[in-house]
Amino acid sequence: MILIPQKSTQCRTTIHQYIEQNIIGRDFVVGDIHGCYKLLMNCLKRVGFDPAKDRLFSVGDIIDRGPDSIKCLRLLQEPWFHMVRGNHEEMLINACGGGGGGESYNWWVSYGAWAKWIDPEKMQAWARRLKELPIAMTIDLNEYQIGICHAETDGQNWRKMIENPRSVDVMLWGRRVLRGKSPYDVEGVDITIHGHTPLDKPQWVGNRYFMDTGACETGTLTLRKLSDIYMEYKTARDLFG
Ligand SMILES: [Mn+2]
Repeated sequence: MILIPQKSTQCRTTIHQYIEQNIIGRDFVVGDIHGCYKLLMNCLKRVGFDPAKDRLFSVGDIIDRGPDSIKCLRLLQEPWFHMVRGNHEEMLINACGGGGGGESYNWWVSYGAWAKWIDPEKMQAWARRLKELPIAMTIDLNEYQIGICHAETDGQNWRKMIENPRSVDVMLWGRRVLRGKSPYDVEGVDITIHGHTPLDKPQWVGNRYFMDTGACETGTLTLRKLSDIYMEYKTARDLFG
């Protein structure tokens, strides 16, 4: 087991959040939801999700593209729902005055049509809430730890990355790893989990698991138990080294 300091790293934003072990229930992770609230509810029903005991982790990008962005934002009010910030949340924050720059206008035009119907003050409140989200989280599963950030990891060491504000853009937007630019294992955590780049099916790159299956376009939203993903990795490693 690898231990990670149990404190958040404060920079221009909270980069990292440490999540304690869930001793009463199960932990699930879901790929990019992108407004596909009904798909998510179907997935949760299928696994018999128990909101009193189980937890759901999102790899980010809960809004835009699909029909129910607001319903997805309301998930943030649920104590069982935890997420890292995706690049779509980042765009909303910037578009609602939290950042500025060229991409703000781009978001309203390209993705944010749904938000034009929402009271601007309400949108500001959502932007503030989204700004509180960490860029990365490390979840303790007792014998092992799992790192989650939206797009991909930056560099070869999870612990160095979550201390480094210059890694934030890669964690939110990067697409190098799936192009085969870094086929190694990331150190400092047992496995990592990401979304961001739509795939036909989830894919491993070293000890990194990519699970965005383009829910809105394909109708397939991937939801899995964290321990199942880890066991899949460990079994393959034990067999093939
Ligand atoms: Mn994304």
